[in-house]
Amino acid sequence: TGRTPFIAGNWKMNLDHQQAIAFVQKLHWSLKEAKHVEGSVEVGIFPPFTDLRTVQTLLDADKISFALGAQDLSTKDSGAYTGEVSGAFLAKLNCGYVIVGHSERREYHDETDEVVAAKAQAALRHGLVPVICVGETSEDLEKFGASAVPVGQLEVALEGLPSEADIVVAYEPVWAIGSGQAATPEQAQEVCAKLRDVIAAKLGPDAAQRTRVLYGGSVKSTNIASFMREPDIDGALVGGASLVVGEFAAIVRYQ
Ligand code: G2H
Repeated sequence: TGRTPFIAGNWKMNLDHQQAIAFVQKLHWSLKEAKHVEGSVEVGIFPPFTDLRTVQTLLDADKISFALGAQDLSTKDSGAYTGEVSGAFLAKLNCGYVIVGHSERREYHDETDEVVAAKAQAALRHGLVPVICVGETSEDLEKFGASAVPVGQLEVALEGLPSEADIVVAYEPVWAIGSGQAATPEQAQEVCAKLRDVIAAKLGPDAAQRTRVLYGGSVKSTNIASFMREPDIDGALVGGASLVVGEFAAIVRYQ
């Protein structure tokens, strides 16, 4: 496909400053020992805001080539927005990526499709690649089937973006998140193919060809390979299993 596989670890609200240092060092050594070839798979880690500076320093000092990302950002660039974090600050910490529209933000912080779209635009303004998360709840699945809701969410998120926008899309069925019950590779492939069609319709065929579409939701070392075999799945957004060094390293080395 020409798309570099992307394995992204979303730590969510886990691992404090010291745990983050230990984790990154161990992961680096574990992949080195296993002779993981850098560049064959892009490895991304998405720590809490408070760990970003620490992790950035460590990656620089030890010349570790993991990509760094944040889990959220503000729709605004600066100003009187207490508690918010600007994409400008994330870019200065060498973040390459930022997750937008994770289902936990949509559910617990009432993020609408329009807010998610504004966050994707804010990321792009600062040279960050937004990892745009979409996915249906179990109620959506019953009512509308698997693809209608994520397709609609992505259509709003991509509205008005330029065709050259550098984005990643993550399909995360809400019923599969943290539940231990992943989607089947066939189910996930079907929706990811439809999401690629949305990218083609909104941003054009070149964007659809180059944009990576990830699957997320209870990804583990034992099921990653089956997802990666699917033609429209270019990687995974990993939550729980990204917090255990051996497990995450095994996911990175799925081949
Ligand atoms: C979905 C996923 C990571 P988990 O939220 O984004 O979490 O792998 O724990 O299901």
